[in-house]
Amino acid sequence: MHVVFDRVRRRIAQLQTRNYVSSSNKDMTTLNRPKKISKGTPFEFGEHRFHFGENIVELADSSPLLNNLSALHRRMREDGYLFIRGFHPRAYAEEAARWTLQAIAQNGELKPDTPIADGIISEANRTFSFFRQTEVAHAKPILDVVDSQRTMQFYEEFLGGPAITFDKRWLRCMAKGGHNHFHYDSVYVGRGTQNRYTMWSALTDIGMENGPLVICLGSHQHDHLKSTYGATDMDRDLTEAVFSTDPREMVEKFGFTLATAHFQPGDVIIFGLYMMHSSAPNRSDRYRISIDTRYQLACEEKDNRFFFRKDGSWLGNFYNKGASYRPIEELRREWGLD
Ligand SMILES: O=C(O)CCC(=O)C(=O)O
Ligand SMILES: [Fe+2]
Repeated sequence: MHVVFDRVRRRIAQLQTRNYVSSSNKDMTTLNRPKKISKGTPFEFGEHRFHFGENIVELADSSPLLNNLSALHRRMREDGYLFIRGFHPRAYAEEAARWTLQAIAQNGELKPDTPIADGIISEANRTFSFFRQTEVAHAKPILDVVDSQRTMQFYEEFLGGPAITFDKRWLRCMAKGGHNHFHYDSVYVGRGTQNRYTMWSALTDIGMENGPLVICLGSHQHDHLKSTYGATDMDRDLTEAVFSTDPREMVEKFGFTLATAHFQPGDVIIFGLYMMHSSAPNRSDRYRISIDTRYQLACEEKDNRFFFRKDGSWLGNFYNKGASYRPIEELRREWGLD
């Protein structure tokens, strides 16, 4: 196993080198990485403003630990996440973004007379999620990133056996203002094994302005939250799945520290089913493109909602047509989490 892992690590290092090193500049690897976010830097999250070093911090990069499985396991156990810069070769992530932007351009949703690769949003400002459009979301440039041999080898090594990924992939293209709200993934994709990981991959350059993913440090160890909200299954229990739309209460009421980063194409965050996360609204006029995918051991129980059925589609969430979902405010009162 360690031999396999070493091979993966060397391959990632090779590809990173190939992507970053140019003849005019031998040290692109470091130059290409965003500068450390300095203390006091403001972060706009909708109508809220946070400051780095106070209630928001920069994610810790675990890429130097890629050859140290026990250190990765420890980080995951203690911190609840792995942030791995350059996990996917940058060129592959950029190709996946270009492919997705091409699909958006075909819908006429890029600003006229601008280069496709710039991803400038048209006036209609439409957010796209290509979840069920498999001709886009399951095309080679996308799967070359999220189903790549190196990705699957990483999970085989990390999980300790043959690994699988869901058939459903969540390819998201946020227009201006587009974002998600705070949730645990357990509520959406938590049936079957609990030993399942989400990998959120940045495909475009996603800085503070572009709607970065934000996680809540400590939320993976909040037992009461995990045993109440975290134990719901939105489709079984018909409960609202979003826990909160308010980043301020994550900090003040729950005591979590927010964490984010300036993501480059190919950077990933990996976390388990019980890590509270959201994205901040995209404040720019450039599409923010990411993809989130799930991985688990092949021998453990799947969440059948997200695997192909005979007709080539999957059930997904919200399959109870016409159902009404119990409001989260009411549930939170019952749980004593209001
Ligand atoms: O990209 C986002 O804004 C949301 C991603 C997410 O919820 C996930 O990766 O599980
Ligand atoms: Fe999520």
